Amino acid sequence: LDQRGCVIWITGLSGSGKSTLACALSRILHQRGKLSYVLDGDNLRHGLNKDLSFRAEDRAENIRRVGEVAKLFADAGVICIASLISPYKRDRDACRALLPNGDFIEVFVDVPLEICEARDPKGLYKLARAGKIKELIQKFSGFTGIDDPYETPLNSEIVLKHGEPCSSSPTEMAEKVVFYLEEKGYL
Ligand code: GGZ
Repeated sequence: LDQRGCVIWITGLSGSGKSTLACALSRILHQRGKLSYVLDGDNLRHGLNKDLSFRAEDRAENIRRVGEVAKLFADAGVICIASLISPYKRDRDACRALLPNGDFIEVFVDVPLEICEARDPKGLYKLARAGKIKELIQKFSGFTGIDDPYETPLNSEIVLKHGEPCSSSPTEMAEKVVFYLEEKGYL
């Protein structure tokens, strides 16, 4: 495999489009003959991380595990695309520290809460606003953006801002990442 691995760490609110971006990016990389693998927070919570809740310490452990797995993929030469809310700066930075040499590329999907909440694809924001998540499903955890913080990334390699021309569709967003990868010599 003639390929330099790296980790593309996609962070953002629930409903910001992380998974869609990850999928679009993976498809483009495949078309270009590059091996990539998507680690999606929501999916991994059904398997590897099914023992973890949404309390701060469990989110930290969730992100730590995915960061370690992502590093293994990158070591194997794969372009690993991790998409998790990863709301706390400390946890994101710990993952970054696992990959020196610039092989950790943080992508902030900067979509305002109002927009994510209006999309509400799974109805989770509605439940969170009604206090139902804390009450019925997750006793000791809040919902990110509503009653649990999202610490805005300040030093992301790539920021994909909502509503900016040329970054509206998932494919256009993915192309921005592809351009960065080309520039840095991964493609
Ligand atoms: C945030 C939650 C919560 C709470 C369930 N807070 O947009 P989704 O629905 O499909 O994906 C989200 C997913 C978040 O998992 P992560 O592993 O990415 O989170 S973290 O990085 O914070 O560990 C969301 C859903 O799970 N979800 N409860 N309380 N998102």
